[in-house]
Amino acid sequence: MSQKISLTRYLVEQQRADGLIPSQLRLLLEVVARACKSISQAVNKGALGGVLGAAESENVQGEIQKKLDIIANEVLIEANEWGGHLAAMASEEMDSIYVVPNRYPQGEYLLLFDPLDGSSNIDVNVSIGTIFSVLKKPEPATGEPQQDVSEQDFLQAGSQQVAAGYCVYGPQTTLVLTVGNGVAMFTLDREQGSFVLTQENVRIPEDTKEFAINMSNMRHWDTPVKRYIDECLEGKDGPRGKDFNMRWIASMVADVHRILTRGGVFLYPWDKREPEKPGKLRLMYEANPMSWLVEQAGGAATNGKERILDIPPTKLHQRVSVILGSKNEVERATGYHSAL
Ligand code: AHM
Ligand code: MG
Repeated sequence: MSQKISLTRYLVEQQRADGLIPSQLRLLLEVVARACKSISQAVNKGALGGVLGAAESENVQGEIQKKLDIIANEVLIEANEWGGHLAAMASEEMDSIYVVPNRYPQGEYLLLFDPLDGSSNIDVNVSIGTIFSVLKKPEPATGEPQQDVSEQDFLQAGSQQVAAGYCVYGPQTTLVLTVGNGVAMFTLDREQGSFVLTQENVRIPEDTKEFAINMSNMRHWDTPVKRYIDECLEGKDGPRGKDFNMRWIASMVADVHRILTRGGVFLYPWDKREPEKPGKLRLMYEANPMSWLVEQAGGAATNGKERILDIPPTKLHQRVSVILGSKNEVERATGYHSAL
C-alpha cells in the first residue's frame, strides 16, 4: 500500500461512500480503538507494569479474574461512557449491564465486549485480545414513550450487529473490523500511535487442511464432532484424502485471526463435562462478533445445528457451541450433526 490510510480516514471514507457508518458509530469505533491502544500498552508492559497475575475476584461465571481482565474492562468503560454515543455496555466481566451515567448524554448504541479474551495466556506471554460487538438500542414501538435501557435491549440476534471486531495483542497489535461490507485489518503503528490499514477485503479460503480444537476434551465430545476430527486425523489415507495440521492457541482471538489470515476451522463444541451448558464460549461477547467477521470474509459459523447469527439470545451471558471458519469444513462438520 503506497499511502498509509489511518483508521480515522478509513472510517470517514466508508461513511462517505455508503453511509454504513453514521457519525455516532464512527466515534464509537474510534473510541474502542483508542481503548484497545491503551490495553495494548498495559499488555506490553507485562511484569514491568505490575499487571500480571490473578486479582482477588471472580466474574459472573465464577472464573478467577486476572488483573488485566479488570484493567481492560475499566479502560473500555472509562473510554466509552462520556462520548454520548452509547446507551449502555455489557461485558463478559460484569454481572449486569452498565448504563451510561446520567451526567453524560445517552447515545443510540449498545456496546458488548470481552475485554481480554484468552486470559489463561496473559501470564505466559502468548497472544490475547479484546472482542467487541455493537448493536442499536431498539426504538420504542410507535406511540410508546422512550424506555430506560434494559438488559432486554441487548438480547438481539447476532445478525442485528452494526459493527463487530477484535484487537489482537500479539507480535503486532492488529485491529480487525466489520461494519457489514467486508473485513478490514489495521496494524498499530507504535511510532505514530495510530492504526494503519494493512488489509482490506479479507477472504477465508473455502477449503483448509488446518483445524483448531482443544483435543484434551476428546473423550467428552459428542459423536458428530468426534467423527469430524477422527476423519481429519486419518489423513490422506482416510475419507478426507488429505493430511491435516492442528493449531490450538487457547485464545479465540488468535485462533480466529489465523483463520482470517490463512483459513482453517475452529471448534469449541458442547461436551459431556457440563451437559447443561451449550458450550464454553459466550454468544454475545465472543461467538456473535467472531461469526459475523468470519461470514463477512466468506466463511461460515454454526453451533452444529444452526447459523450462530440467527440464534435468539435469552440471556446476556449465554453460552454456545461454536464451529467457524473455512466454509466447506464448517458445512461438513455441521452436516454430521444432522446426519444423526
Ligand atoms: P476467556 O474469555 O475466559 O479467556 O475464555 C475464552 C477462551 C477462548 O479464547 C479460547 O478459545 C478458549 O477459552 C480456550 O479454552 P481452553 O482453555 O478450554 O482450551
Ligand atoms: Mg473470552
